[in-house]
Formats: sequence, structure tokens, C-alpha cells
Amino acid sequence: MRRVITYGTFDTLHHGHIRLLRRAKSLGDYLIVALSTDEFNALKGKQAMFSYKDRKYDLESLRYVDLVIPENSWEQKTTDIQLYHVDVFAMGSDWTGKFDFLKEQCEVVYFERTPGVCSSSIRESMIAATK
Ligand code: C2G
Repeated sequence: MRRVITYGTFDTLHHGHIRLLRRAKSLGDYLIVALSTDEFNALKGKQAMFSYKDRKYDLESLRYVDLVIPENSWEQKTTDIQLYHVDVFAMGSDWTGKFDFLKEQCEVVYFERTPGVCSSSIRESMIAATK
């Protein structure tokens, strides 16, 4: 069983996220998503539109996702990889190089980010539409 892990906020789930998850799952048999909690988002300076509970619900509905765990800190990646016996760490290319230190523990893969879609612009247009 080859286990893959990825991390993110996954707010206003869109095809850029889903393409990332689909490619991450294609690297193994089991995909874990460490989902940023609302508290960790505050640390990241991100204000998600949807709660952790709703974002978790969305991810758990996807065929590519096998397990959703909370992401509470920047530091947990090393222990997550040990705890869940992870073989591959995968992220989008906006993070290229940022997590290369994990190469001591597992494979590290960065996938090309999907152009033309992002949660922040979806959020802004949703907010504008309610004004
Ligand atoms: N992504 C993508 N294409 C997009 C938007 C996002 O491939 N158009 C990818 C990102 O590169 C990331 C994942 O989808 O790998 C989740 O994106 P975000 O929810 O924006 O996550 P982020 O805020 O980058 O959090 O510890 C790592 C952080 O929690 C990552």
C-alpha cells in the first residue's frame, strides 16, 4: 500500500484542487489530505469562506481522498509522515522547493498548479455578488 499525503485549505473546492488531488492519488493507493483548520488558516493569514467541517465534508466526498486529518501547524509534516507511513508528499508548484527537507523521509512531488482558478478570486466574486 503506497500512501500519499498532501496539505491545504481547499476552500471553495474547485477543479484546480481536484486536479491536484487526482494526480496525487495517481502516485499511490491511499491519499491522506491534511486539511488546514480554521485556527491554522488564521496563522497562514487566510480567511476561508467555508468552515473546517464543510471543507472536510467536501474532501471526504471525493473518490480520490481516503482520509482527511487536521493540519494544525507548519511543523506536523515530519510526524505525519512517520505516523501514517507516508511514501509520497505531494503539493502544487506554488510550493516548489519549500518542502524539500522532507526528502529524507519520503518522495517529494510538486505538481504544476492549475492556471486561471483560485479560491481567493472565487471568494471575492461570491462576496461581491451578495452586495
Ligand atoms: N492548487 C492547484 N491549483 C490551483 C489552486 C491550488 O494546484 N489553481 C493546489 C495548491 O498548490 C495546493 C493545493 O491545491 O497544493 C491546496 O491549495 P490551497 O488550499 O490554496 O492550500 P495552501 O493555502 O497552499 O496550503 O502546509 C501547506 C499549506 O497548508 C498549503
